[in-house]
Amino acid sequence: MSDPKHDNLFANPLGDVPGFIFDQAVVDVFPDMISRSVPGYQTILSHCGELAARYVQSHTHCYDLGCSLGASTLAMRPNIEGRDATMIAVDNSAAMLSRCKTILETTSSQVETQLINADICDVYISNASLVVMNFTLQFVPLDKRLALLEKIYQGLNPGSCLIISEKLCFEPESLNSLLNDLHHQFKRAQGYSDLEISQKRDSIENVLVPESLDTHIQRLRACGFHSASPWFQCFNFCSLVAFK
Ligand code: GEK
Repeated sequence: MSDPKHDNLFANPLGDVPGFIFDQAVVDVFPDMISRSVPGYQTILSHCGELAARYVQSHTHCYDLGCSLGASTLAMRPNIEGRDATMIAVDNSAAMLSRCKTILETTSSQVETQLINADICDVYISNASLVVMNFTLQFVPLDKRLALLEKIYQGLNPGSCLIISEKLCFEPESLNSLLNDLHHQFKRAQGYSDLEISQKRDSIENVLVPESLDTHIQRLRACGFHSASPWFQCFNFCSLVAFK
């Protein structure tokens, strides 16, 4: 595996900023990009490990939907050794999944791990004791989100748990602006310039479509989940847990 590079994809003026895609250029800088862009990312990952230790049951499946380079899988695997559980990591970017495979192969684990290059909307979910979807639902078209969550609910065993981490939007607009500003301030503190921040924002608009916390919770309840609640929030980034 090559060393993760510094993210400078948006450092120079791009003119017409292209829509964001998870291609090889993004793969090459992804660990740096996500850790300097998502406040609380490492905290969320390490607590996914903790939640896996609590909820993953023997002879069941643990899903990492939108696995990118496998950071959530890597956080969870050490905590479920010896349970005869199978990790199933899914991503629809071939470039991401190929790098993910290399990373996972260089990390020793006894946990059976399957990598699937597919749209998470098309993957069969079964016998799951934990489903983790970290910062991925926000990229799924709005009209496919309910069906995806219903499918996840059907695939979870009773008493099992779903973790969803997302960027949120807020009402009224004044609150939304404040939380966006605080996020941009976080990115500046991580070394991103104003140009990088604004070009990334243009690139991701209409690709990453955030929803409100209320929308997430009401949809989870409509699918049958109970006790759906945020367990972590930093500015406009949140992680929710929901139980079947
Ligand atoms: C982490 N969870 O490091 N089907 C499958 N994969 C998808 C889909 C889809 N419909 N849409 C997007 N993706 C990771 C971080 S990144 C978040 C997740 C971010 C994939 C996409 O290819 C990318 O790898 C991932 O979801 C989103 O904990 O970049 O902000």
